Amino acid sequence: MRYSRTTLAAAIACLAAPIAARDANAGTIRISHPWARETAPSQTVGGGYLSLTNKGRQPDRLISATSPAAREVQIHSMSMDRGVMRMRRLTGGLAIPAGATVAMAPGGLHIMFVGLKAPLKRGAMIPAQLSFERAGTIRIAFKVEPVTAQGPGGSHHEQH
Ligand SMILES: [Cu+2]
Repeated sequence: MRYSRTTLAAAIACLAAPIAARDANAGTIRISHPWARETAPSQTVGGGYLSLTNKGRQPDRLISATSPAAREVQIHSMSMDRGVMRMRRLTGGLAIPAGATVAMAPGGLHIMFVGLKAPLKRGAMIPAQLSFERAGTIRIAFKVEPVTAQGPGGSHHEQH
């Protein structure tokens, strides 16, 4: 082997840095603070959260998502139904009105990783692609936070 393990790890970290260090933009859609909850080894599904801002003059729609970390990635809503929390798959996608920010957070809208290939480990970055009706495809990475997290942890200042 020409490369030592540390060199390779450093190289991978460098490749991952640009995605991890800043929020994503594609055209008029801005994605901030994508994060996911860590999962137990027995869990086959996991939740991901982020905020979507539509800076354009036209409404847009998150129509689908994919990730190499899961068999399928769905867009879900969660609401109380007679005292019971229910999840519902948004098969028609998630509308983002012009000028609006749609926030996904625990207990509400979320990204659902279905058929996890491995547990989501704290500190890991989970790559994913989001597809929008107008803005096209945006590549992001979800940072895995502790299971107790209610929002993205740590500092999200831009790194220069
Ligand atoms: Cu769900």
